[in-house]
Amino acid sequence: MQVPIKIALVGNPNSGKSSLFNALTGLNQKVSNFPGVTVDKKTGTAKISEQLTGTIIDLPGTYSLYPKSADELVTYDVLIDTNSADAPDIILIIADASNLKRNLLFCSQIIDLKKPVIIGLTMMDLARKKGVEIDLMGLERELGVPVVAINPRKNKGLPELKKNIELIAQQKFGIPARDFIDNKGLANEVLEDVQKEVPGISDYAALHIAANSSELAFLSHQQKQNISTSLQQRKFNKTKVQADEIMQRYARIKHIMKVAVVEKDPLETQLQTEKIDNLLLHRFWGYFILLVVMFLLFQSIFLVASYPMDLIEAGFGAISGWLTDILPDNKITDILVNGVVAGLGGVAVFIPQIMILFGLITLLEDTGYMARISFLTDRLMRQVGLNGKSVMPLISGVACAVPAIMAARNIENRKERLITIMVTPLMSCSARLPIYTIMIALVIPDRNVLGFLSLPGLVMMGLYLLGFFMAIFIAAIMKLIIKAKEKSYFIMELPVYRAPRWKNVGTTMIEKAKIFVVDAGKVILVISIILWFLASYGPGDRMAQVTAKYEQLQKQTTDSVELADLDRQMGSEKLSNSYAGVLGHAIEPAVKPLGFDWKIGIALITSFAAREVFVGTMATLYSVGENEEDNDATLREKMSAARWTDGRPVYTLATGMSLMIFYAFAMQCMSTLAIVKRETKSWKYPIIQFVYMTILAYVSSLAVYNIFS
Ligand SMILES: Nc1nc2c(ncn2[C@@H]2O[C@H](COP(=O)(O)OP(=O)(O)OP(=O)(O)O)[C@@H](O)[C@H]2O)c(=O)[nH]1
Ligand SMILES: [Mg+2]
Repeated sequence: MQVPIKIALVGNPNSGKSSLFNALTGLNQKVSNFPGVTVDKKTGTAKISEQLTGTIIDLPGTYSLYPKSADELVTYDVLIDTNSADAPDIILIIADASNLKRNLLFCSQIIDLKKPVIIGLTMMDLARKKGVEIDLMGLERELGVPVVAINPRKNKGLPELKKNIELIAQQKFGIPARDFIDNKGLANEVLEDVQKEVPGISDYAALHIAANSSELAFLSHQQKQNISTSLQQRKFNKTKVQADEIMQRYARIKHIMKVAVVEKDPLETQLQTEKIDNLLLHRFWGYFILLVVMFLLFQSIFLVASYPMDLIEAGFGAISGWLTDILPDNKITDILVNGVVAGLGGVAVFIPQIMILFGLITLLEDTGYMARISFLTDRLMRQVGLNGKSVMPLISGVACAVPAIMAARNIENRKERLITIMVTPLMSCSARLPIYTIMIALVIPDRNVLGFLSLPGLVMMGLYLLGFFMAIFIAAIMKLIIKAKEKSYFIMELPVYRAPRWKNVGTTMIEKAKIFVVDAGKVILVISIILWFLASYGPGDRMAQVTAKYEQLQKQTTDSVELADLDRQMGSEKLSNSYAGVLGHAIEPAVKPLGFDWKIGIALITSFAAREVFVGTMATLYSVGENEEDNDATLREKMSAARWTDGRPVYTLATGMSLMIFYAFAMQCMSTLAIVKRETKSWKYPIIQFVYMTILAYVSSLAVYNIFS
């Protein structure tokens, strides 16, 4: 068997690279109608022919070979670093035929790297609608590399593409025959010097190494020094050379557009997208519609999800009741029912909400509306130190902060990117949903306001808005603190509106639900077993003493009501004396000012690593101290029956609100801290983030508790 050939997919953002990657490899890389979806490289395998397999590398989109943002840099490294493990044998450029002129700039730069190149032209369907006819043969002749029309969305043109890859692999086709422009002429002597240092590279690659030598990690110290000396000697002017290069490229592209492309009068056909944008980007209606869309998004998370949630909850209640009936009455059954099933049930309930949330966000992106939201909100965002491009991370943060923080890579300005990363975790992510939902059910009356708005739905929306406004507020403060080096600007291409691919929406929903259940499930499984143990055993003979005390009391009465009452008291006193109880009581003083009892205190600790553990912890703690008839009562019912020792209910409006606010602001997610460390390449920012969010959470909860009680 042959070694697979390495094929890198590059091209402008939103041109269809990931779509092609998926079509070739059968994988499920994220595809969306939004420029800058892919922010990291991803590798897969494809069968090119009977004999040939390819390793396909999907890369972030780039407008030119001069990287302006962190995601573009990922691609730049793969293309320029000759020693990179990902250095491709073939570069497959994906170019958007409906925006050919702009796409050709990047194509022309790649051609000049003088590696085997194929151009895949996507969006031919859109080009045709725009009245653009492209002469593929002519284009091929002008560029000197094979050009293949493909539509990865519909799996068209793939056999021909593979044929071309095969030809290159058999070396029937070489590298581009001639330079697109006269690169040598741009900086003759410098390029020769660089080529002496780094042999075997094209003139244009040498130009890039000259321009960026100080930042390229693959150059040795000696190489850098020699190049830098040469640059000084020859008075290399980077800015001027680059400007000359771009001018020359566009001059040739203009010529190519003339010979190979026929454009009808663009005024003749106003595209559907423009018509829709007249409304959706309207100065008044645009913002109005944006608000309505956001409102519907949050109402549906709450309203639509409530039906399947009730079903799941009833299902888990039935399962634990049934298990208790059929299994022998022993410790193992107890762990299984009160530890594992209770914990899993606590999480499974939230699957519908998480699926709806991810489904709706995918719809926003896939139709092209997400990019409009960026456009509409850019002015507002800029005032608080963010950018229109911060909107995508912020909105995705509603689902999960981890991918959202990575999405900030396509923000060019360093300060704006940093602030976006710092405030994104304030957006209420899906792991907070379980806590909000259960607290709202406990303390907010289920009635309608103004006849048609559900009060729980409104509170839920309020919490999301609170997260958003806090993010904006903190951003504004950070804007004053963090120093900026570069100027801020906003360039975003608005993609055409497209029908969403329902299959994509469906797979995203299932995928995210799976991840949530599996990831949360694993942690919850372990934590519930540990917790069950901590809650069932106690230090010394304290547990035995409690049992003895109640056995004594129970002998003194025959009244069945009184007996049952004693039973319940014994359960809760045992729990109080268990290891968990002792630990909880130790931290109670710290959380009592916020209105939390020791059980919530324990849940705060266990959910420190990940918020979704809160509900599982509650489920275990509340199941353990209960007597058996209560096994099929839901967690919500058990929690609403919870009392302080003096008989006051634990879950009052004040405690509920305080708890929700705490979880809204606290940084309780290891994964997020880890990703912030990776994206900012320092521990400084995750530490600052952790500290400011924890203080914010504590102080706000304290205030809210005192206001409401
Ligand atoms: N009409 C049409 N749409 C296409 C075609 N190819 C891809 N698309 C759509 O174009 C959008 C962008 O596709 P992606 O594969 O995410 O693009 P990408 O190049 O990976 O984008 P980034 O990762 O942001 O750089 C999606 O909505 C695709 O369904 C095509 O040939 N015709
Ligand atoms: Mg992509």
